[in-house]
Amino acid sequence: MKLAAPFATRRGFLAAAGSGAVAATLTPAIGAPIAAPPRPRPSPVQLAWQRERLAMFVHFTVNTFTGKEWGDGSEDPRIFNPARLDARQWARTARRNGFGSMILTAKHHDGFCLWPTATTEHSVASSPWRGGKGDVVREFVDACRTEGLRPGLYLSPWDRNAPVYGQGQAYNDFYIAQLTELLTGYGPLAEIWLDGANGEGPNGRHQAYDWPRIHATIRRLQPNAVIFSDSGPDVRWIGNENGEAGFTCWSMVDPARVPRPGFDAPWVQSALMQGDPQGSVWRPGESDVSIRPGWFWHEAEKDRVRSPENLLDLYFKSVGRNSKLLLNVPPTRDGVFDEADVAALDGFGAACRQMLSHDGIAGARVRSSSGGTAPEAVLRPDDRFWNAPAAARSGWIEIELPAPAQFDVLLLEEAIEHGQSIANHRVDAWQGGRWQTIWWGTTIGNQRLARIAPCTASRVRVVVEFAYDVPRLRRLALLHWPIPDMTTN
Ligand code: FUL
Repeated sequence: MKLAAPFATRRGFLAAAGSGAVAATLTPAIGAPIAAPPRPRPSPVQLAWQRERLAMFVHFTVNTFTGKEWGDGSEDPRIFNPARLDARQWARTARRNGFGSMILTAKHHDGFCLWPTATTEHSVASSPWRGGKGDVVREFVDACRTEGLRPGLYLSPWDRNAPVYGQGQAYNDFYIAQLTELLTGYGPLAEIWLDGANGEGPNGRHQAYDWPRIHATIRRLQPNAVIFSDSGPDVRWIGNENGEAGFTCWSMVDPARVPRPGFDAPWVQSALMQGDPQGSVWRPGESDVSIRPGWFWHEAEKDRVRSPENLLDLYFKSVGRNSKLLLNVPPTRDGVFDEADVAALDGFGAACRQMLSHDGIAGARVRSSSGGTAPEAVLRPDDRFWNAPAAARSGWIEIELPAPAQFDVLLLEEAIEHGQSIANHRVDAWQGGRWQTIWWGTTIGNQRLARIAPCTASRVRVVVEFAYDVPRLRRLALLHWPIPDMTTN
């Protein structure tokens, strides 16, 4: 069949098919698998973790003073001497820009411990900082709590200093002893970040990490902390260090595809970036990335700090794709965040607040496909949500505004406390007497942010063509991109 313009593309045809004054008609997807509920859902701890949206990473150790990214374990502890370490400045910067938690490298691969551990002399206790009486972990957790942030810790299993590394049980005991000090000495922790790197130790030997024992120790001593690694068990790595989730990003995974931290296979990156709509476990993705090229502060990178625009773009590619952004901000040799990083974060924080403070839907009337709950819930930024009837696997909501609104950003949220089920969606605006599709997306999850061409309309609808379970929409907002003249999307 030859299609006349403006329907000459498949997309134009589909949009036209949904046009007309009546709302979208929906037919069930042909042959689409409909797994029997219940589908995986987040635990309360995982839900709180993801709703927080932003966490800050703090990479700090002897590398800050040597200029290296990976220390080799031979560093002299006496080089660690930050002149004016101020963890409160880190925490204040994070808090005022919308971050909910902060994760410190208590030990990186070089093995230097930022707390006065009893397990090794390779720690702050052997440094001149605070006369050898200092404890960066203590100052960090105290600062977090004072500012209302939840502290988390990174304890690298790979240790290039410990003589017992590579000696099987001996190193596993050593690691568990370090972990136990951190888990018992510093109050409640939000997240334990387990890096998968597994290189050679000082004797050129490899170590087989005892993951079951590590996980069991964390569960026993900090039952409310989420455990991060490539493969979870609570939250997964997003598969790259660019801070970028897949355009389609499910919070569920098939654990067999990435069975352990550090597992490497051709499919790992895409499996982690995208997750799996039929995955058997809830394991949302964390997108880690640094505000500078390196994870640690380097003099040479002082002019290479990400701009507020770039950070906002990262936010769209992580938080706006059903992930969480873990943004690294490395303290300088003085032990404070660099002015350039603080300025970028303040610009980003202001832009985010501005974008999210106007939802563009005040006074809207809402209707929905038949049955289900009251669709007005999507207008309110709270936990209420609209759901289609129990047997439905598709549905739509439509809002009608008292006057045309202008917007160029869409925000959508699923009620993920009941699982993530929406497989695809589109957004239409009533323009020129018919529905025009202004956005096509796949899954939504905790949040979907989409930057679209500027649009003016008083009627907008969200159509879910297929969901693996009842479609449940928690929120819709029509927003403005807050920074002019940005080209990336
Ligand atoms: C990686 C490490 O090797 C990097 O140094 C950094 O800590 C990053 C967050 O994780 O695996």
